[in-house]
Amino acid sequence: MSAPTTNKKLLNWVAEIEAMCTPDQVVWCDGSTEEYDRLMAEMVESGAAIKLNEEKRPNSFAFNSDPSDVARVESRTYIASLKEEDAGPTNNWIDPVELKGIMKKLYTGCMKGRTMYVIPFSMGPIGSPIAKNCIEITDSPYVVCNMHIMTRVSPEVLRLIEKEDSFMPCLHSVGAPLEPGQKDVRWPCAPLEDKYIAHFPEEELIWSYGSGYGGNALLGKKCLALRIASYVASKEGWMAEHMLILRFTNPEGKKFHIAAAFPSACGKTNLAMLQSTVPGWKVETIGDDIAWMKPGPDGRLYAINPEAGFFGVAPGTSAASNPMALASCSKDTIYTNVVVTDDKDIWWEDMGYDCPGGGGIDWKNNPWKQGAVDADGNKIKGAHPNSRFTARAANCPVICPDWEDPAGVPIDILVFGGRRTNTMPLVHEAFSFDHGVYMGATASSEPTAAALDLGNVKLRFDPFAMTPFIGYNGGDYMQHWFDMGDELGDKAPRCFYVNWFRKDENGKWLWPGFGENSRVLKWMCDRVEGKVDARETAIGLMPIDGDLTLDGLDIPANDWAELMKVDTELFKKTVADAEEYLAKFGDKLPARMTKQLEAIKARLG
Ligand code: GTP
Ligand code: SPV
Ligand code: MN
Repeated sequence: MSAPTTNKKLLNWVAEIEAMCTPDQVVWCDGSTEEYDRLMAEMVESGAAIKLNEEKRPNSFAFNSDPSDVARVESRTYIASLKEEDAGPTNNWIDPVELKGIMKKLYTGCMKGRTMYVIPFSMGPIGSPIAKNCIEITDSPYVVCNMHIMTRVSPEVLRLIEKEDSFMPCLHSVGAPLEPGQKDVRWPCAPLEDKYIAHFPEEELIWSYGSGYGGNALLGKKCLALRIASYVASKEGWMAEHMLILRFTNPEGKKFHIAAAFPSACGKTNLAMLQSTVPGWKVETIGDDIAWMKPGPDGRLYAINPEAGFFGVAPGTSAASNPMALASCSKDTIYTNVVVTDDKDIWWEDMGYDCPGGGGIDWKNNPWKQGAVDADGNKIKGAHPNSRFTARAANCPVICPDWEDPAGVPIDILVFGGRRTNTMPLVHEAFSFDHGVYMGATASSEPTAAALDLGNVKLRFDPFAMTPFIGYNGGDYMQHWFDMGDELGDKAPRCFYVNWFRKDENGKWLWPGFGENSRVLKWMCDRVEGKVDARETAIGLMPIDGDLTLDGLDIPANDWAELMKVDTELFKKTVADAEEYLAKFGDKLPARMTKQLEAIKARLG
């Protein structure tokens, strides 16, 4: 196949990778439906993909990964900056020269027996001043099809690369060369100790080896749009954040734009598409995972969603919890690690109904019956807890008409949060932007299935939900937040902290969550408009009884008191833990962070 570009930089890079990886052939991708259909047909033919029931799941396919390759692997993820201190305490660092040496050995001959795909893609609307033109090279047709949905794959990107003579290079291999005559496995990947998800920030370069899953392999997402972009953004004066973006419109038609940072599997996709239970208020989705934000001509902070699809957590997605996500993945979807039923439908835990037919093939590719238990009497899950759907944003019924506006939307409200069964109240507001930065920086959460290797950690501090995604020193990253606040001045968004995940002593949720979270969002909007006062507590500003309406909800008074409680002793413990955590950043910890820490300690007494 002749190359569809004349750009020397790109041609040289592709030739260099081809020479190192020695694939059987090179295919330049064009993002067309024909290309998607052809690759899917090949994967169905080889047994890697299952074509789903066309009536029930139009144009949709299911994949099961290797049981060892089911999520991001943070222990194998590296920031290979020139200086170790530039990676900072939240990252694994290796010297870039050493890492390239190790990885070049792995890459040598790694695409033998496979096709090397060259994918031109844009993060952000093609040609937008905030968008980036990128190339991913991969030997995984599964990755190509996912990139078709998650990003904008198009030959137009090649034209822009020719014009600008620049692109962001991303190299990916599943790390499983095939000897002549060797039959491929369903989900090729390399053993854990050979997996590397490597970032070279100064070169704006990504090298990923050995995993085919999610953020390890779809390099536009966490690797580029967060790790590399956060580094670039700090140099260029903008922000790349792990945030959903939504528009919340009130009955008078006034639009509020909200960006919220929650750690992986802590509710971004759900909030982005929520069905408001507040009469007359409606949510429209702009993005569900990543926000690129830049001050606009009017001095406000404008956000775009650099992605084109949702790589959403499947389990728990139901008509009750997230009907819009369910609708988004009702067609044109790739499902990974869910149950495939006998009549080629799909199912996952907490989908809202029993598995049709009572069972099927589980995520490990074994026959499975709903309710089956293992030797210890524990229920065997049919879908992996980190099973995912890859769905087109355009198929979301509540996608915002302006979601592809290259100028972005002006952000009124920033929200931080995490999964805390105790301590953190339902909502509190920051006294100032600096206090908001403190809230973001000390956000904490209980680990989820979205990363493989967090072990038995009970609570993880996760600044801005970015711990695994800050591409440089986390202390410098916090300072960048303060600097952005200074630049935005009185046009800076208001900051809030939420926790949907409080439980009582019996493990029952105290807050109904999901659509009911709209009540909390409305309170935030009322605060922004100056419609309601707040009561001052040691940790921030909180709703005055009655302002956050509970009409129609059956929440016992005790539960509500618990949700609104600031337990001074528990908070002192959390602040002490935060102080210990922040000490990791050493002299990179901004002085303004220390000031905030001292202030909250004083307020708690
Ligand atoms: P990533 O894609 O990994 O970044 O995750 P995410 O932040 O988009 O999380 P998502 O919205 O997919 O939610 C993850 C899990 O949290 C799902 O099982 C949801 O059902 C659950 N969840 C989301 N919102 C709520 C809520 O308000 N209350 C409760 N109890 N659970 C929620
Ligand atoms: C996350 O883990 O935050 C995700 C899924 O959004 S992945 O793309 O695998 O990073
Ligand atoms: Mn995410």
